[in-house]
Amino acid sequence: MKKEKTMKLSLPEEELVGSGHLACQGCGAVLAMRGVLKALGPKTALCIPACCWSVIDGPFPHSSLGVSVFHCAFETAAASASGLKAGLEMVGDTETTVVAWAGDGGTFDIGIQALSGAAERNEDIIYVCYDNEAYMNTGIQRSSATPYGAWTTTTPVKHFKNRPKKDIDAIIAAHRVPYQATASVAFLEDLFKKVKKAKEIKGTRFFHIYAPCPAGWKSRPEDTVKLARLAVQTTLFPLFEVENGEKYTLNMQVKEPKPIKDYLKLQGRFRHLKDEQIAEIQETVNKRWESIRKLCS
Ligand SMILES: Cc1ncc(C[n+]2csc(CCOP(=O)(O)OP(=O)(O)O)c2C)c(N)n1
Ligand code: SF4
Ligand SMILES: [Mg+2]
Repeated sequence: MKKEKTMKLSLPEEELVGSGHLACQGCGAVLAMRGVLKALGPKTALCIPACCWSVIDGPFPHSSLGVSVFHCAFETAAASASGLKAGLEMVGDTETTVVAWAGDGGTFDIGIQALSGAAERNEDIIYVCYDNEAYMNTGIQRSSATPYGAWTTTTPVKHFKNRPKKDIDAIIAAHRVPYQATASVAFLEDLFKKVKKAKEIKGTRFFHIYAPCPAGWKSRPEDTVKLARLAVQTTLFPLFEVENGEKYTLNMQVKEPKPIKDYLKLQGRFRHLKDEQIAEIQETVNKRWESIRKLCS
C-alpha cells in the first residue's frame, strides 16, 4: 500500500482568530494576532484601543477572537491592561495572561505615556505593538513610526515624511523591562518561540511586530509576507530580544543583506523616491544595523 505523506506543522494547529474577521486581504496585523495567540492560548485577555484591530474583531456582540476582549480608549492600552491584571488578581485569577494590543499610533504616539508608566512600574502585562507604520484605521495618516520617505495622506508626495522613524525599541530598553523583542509576521516560528518565552516571565514584556498593510503601503496583498521577510533580509527590521534593557541577543543573523531598493520598489508609498533618497535610506539602515549588531555582540 502507498504510504501517505504527512506534513509536520511547526506551529500549533489551534486557531484563536476566526475566519469571519473584517481585515483587508493580506493584512499583516491578522497574521501577528494569529501567531501571538497560538503561543498564549485561550486563557488570554486582550485590551485593544482604537486601531484597525478594534474593527477587525467584528461588531458587538460578535467577535472573531476566541479570547476575551476589552475595547478601551485610544491612549489607554497599557493603563487598561494594568487595571485588568490587578482586577483579575483580586478575584484570584493569576493564570490569565493580560495583553495590551495596540497599533503604532496607539504605541509610539498617543499611548506612550500610559506605556511608559506601566513599564516603569513593571506591570505584569504583555504589551504588543503591531507596527504598520501609520494611522491606518482612519485613512493612512503619518505616525512617528512612519519611515523617512513614505507617502501618507498627511505627508503627500511633494511633502513626504522627512523625519526618521522613532526608535521605540531603544525607548522601551531605557525602561529596563524584563523582556522585549522585535518579531515579524514572516518568521512566525521565531515570534512563537519568543512569545512562549515571554509568557513565563513576570513583569512588563514588550513586543514590536512588523506588520505590513497592503491598503496603506500600496502593496499587493500577496506580497505581505514577502515584504515582512525583505524587511529582515535588508536589515531594515532586525530580529532581536533584550533582557532587562541590557542583554541584547540577535535572533536572526543576516550575512549578505539585500539592498533596500528591493523592499521599497514593491510599495506604492515609496514610488516617488529618487536614487539619492534611496541611497540616504540605505545609509540609515546600514548604520542602525551596525549599532544593533554591536549591542548584540
Ligand atoms: C483620542 C482619540 N483620537 C483619535 C481617534 C481616532 N482614531 C481611531 S483609530 C486611529 C488610528 C490608529 O492608528 P494605529 O494605532 O497605528 O492603528 P492602525 O489603525 O494602524 O491599526 C485614530 C486616529 C480616537 N479613536 N481616539
Ligand atoms: S488597513 Fe491595513 S492594517 Fe488595517 S485591516 Fe486593512 S490591511 Fe490590515
Ligand atoms: Mg498603525
